[in-house]
Amino acid sequence: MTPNVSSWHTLFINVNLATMSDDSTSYGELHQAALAVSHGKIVWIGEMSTLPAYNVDEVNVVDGKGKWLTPGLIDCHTHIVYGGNRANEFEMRLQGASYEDIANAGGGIVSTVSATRAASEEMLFNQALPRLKALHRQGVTTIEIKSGYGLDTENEVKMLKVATELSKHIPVTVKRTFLGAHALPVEYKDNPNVYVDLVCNEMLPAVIDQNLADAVDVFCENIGFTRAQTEQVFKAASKANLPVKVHAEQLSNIGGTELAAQFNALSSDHVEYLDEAGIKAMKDSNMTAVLLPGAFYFLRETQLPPIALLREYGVPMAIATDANPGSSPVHSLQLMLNMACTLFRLTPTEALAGVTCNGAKALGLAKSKGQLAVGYDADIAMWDICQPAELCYQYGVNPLTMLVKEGSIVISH
Ligand code: DI6
Ligand code: FE
Repeated sequence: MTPNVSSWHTLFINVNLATMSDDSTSYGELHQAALAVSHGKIVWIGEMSTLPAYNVDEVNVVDGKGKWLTPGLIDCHTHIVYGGNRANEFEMRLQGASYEDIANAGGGIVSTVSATRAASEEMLFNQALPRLKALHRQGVTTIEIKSGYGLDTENEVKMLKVATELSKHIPVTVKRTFLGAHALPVEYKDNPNVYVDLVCNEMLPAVIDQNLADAVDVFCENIGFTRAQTEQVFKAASKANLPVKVHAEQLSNIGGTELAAQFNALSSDHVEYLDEAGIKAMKDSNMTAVLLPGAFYFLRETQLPPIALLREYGVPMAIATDANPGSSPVHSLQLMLNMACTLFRLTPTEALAGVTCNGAKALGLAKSKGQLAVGYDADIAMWDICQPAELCYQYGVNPLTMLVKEGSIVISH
């Protein structure tokens, strides 16, 4: 088909591409290439030698001078909306207390719940904004943000409204996940099932009513919710046609991933303790494994996720920050690229796939984001690097020189 050159809005010339559009064993490299954008979408990709004639007066031409383009990065698992911080618990852990000890003693997630409930929508927004800006400046164009620190209808709604508001201030696509079943609020300490009923019968309907969620997540864990409770939440979500995800197998294996597979979940996240049966279930139901090296690092976890088996079964692996105040107070997806390789021994190709095409899969966006391919959204990062592996190899100097969001240049320096 002859390209409709007259519709081109922006054209990148003299660039190298890591298209991430083959599979996670290849960058999908194209050297000395060009990429054209029209109406927010990628409309043409090819080598410079095959670039059709275009009218220089009508197209905004960006000469990349040999720099690299990748898809805009996708952080598919975060909790960046929260009040307060947990530096005190960090100190306690340095003196020997474990994450679980602190949670069982009434600290942990529920202490962030108190701070989040006490904060106004505006305060939460102002605290989350620099976190989102930090991620964006490093190339993130799509992010998932979970609720889960309100744990009652009013405050879960408040969190999700803040998540929605953030996307209006920073050019980032925000996917919102309702995580009402994140922890048991103190007022339901002795009545977990009553709380789960509340999640399903009051909180979820309120969130749906106001169109505040794109997916539903549960923390299925010994210190979180049981399999049966998780199932109840998944049933309610499925009835409302919302996709589900699960925090599972982070600290133990109680079968959360296998359960999630029965509901065709988008992803199972953390998965350090995942076993082969769980991996098989993921493969059979097309799920993505979301690996969170920041939480592994910050909690000094020693159990590695079953990378070799995930590879063997061909389960797509995504990488995310899990940015949250308790287990991963990190707001750098570039650092996660590095840690995915150093701590989890992913190849740089797998790591980059983890924050592009596979991150998109984990959010149900595989057909529109995470790849440089014709028809995909023009969410594009330009990097001053000589080869894609540099994005994983070095950390601390930000090589991002341009960020394009749905065709508009939103960062350029
Ligand atoms: N797993 C996590 O890593 C975060 N939530 C979860 O279920 C931690 C949240 C926190 O400690 O505040
Ligand atoms: Fe998390």
